[in-house]
Amino acid sequence: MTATLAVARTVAEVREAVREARAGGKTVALVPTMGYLHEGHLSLLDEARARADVVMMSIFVNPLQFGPAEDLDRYPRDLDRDLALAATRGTELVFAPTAAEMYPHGAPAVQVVPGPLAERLCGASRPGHFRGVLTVVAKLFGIFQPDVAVFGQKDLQQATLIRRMVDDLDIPVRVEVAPIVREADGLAMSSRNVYLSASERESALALSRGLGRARELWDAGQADAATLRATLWSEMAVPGVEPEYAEVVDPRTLEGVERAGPGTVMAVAARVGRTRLIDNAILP
Ligand code: PAJ
Repeated sequence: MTATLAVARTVAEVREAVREARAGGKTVALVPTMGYLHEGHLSLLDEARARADVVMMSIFVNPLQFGPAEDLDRYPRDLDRDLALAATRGTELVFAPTAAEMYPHGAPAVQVVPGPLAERLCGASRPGHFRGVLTVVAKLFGIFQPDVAVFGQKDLQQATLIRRMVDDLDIPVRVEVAPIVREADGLAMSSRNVYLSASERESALALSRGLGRARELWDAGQADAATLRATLWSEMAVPGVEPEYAEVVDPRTLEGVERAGPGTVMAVAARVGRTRLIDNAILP
């Protein structure tokens, strides 16, 4: 990849770059992120590369999706490092706007209402979170008008809601969802993992371990959702871990099921110290 990375700070610069790509007959993929990039984010760039001619990434810590008691102020940021990492995957453009560029009039008066899908799982403890996510993603779709946008299964409820928004509002973007990238010991990669102390890092393995154990039960023929759920809970019942939910749900409705089947989602969330972690697995 010989392309050099362009950095756009304004909506106008993005529109110009997209116009140029289109004029050259090229398709455009967008990978939205909040930065502090890790291999999970970079895998989305690779996925985007496989699906479009030009790959663009946004890096914006979206204030709209953080609750008042959440970690907006301490969310990790390092744009120089992010730009260097994005360049290693041949990214053509990174859009890194200020909050004033994205929200010149403050929080937008018109926002995307996510509906009941946003009330389950993470939505139960993060009121307004998915409204903030969908509103910024709708804006990014409007700014880039990409052919394809790539998201991670790591945030499965988010990806489900974005698919639903695109479908319900007839937004002409193809949404792709890429698999979860994990550390060697199984911990799902997350920008928030830097918050973890060494002992918290150890406790955090309870989430992926629970999913692994439940998956083994499923592989051995166990389809009773209550049994799978009990396994997820019991693996998270360790010192230093405060489970928030462990659910076995239908991938489209995110509602609990009684019997698991292929495509059923097992999803967990827990607090480890001050850090909130999520993970999930889709049954094959
Ligand atoms: P962020 O948490 O930075 O994640 C950006 C994208 O990377 C999301 O689609 C997320 O699912 C994906 N991702 C994160 N960890 C991953 C992993 N371990 N493996 C694979 N993909 C992973 O999600 C957001 O930002 C924001 O809510 C955003 C969509 C950008 C809207 O502000």
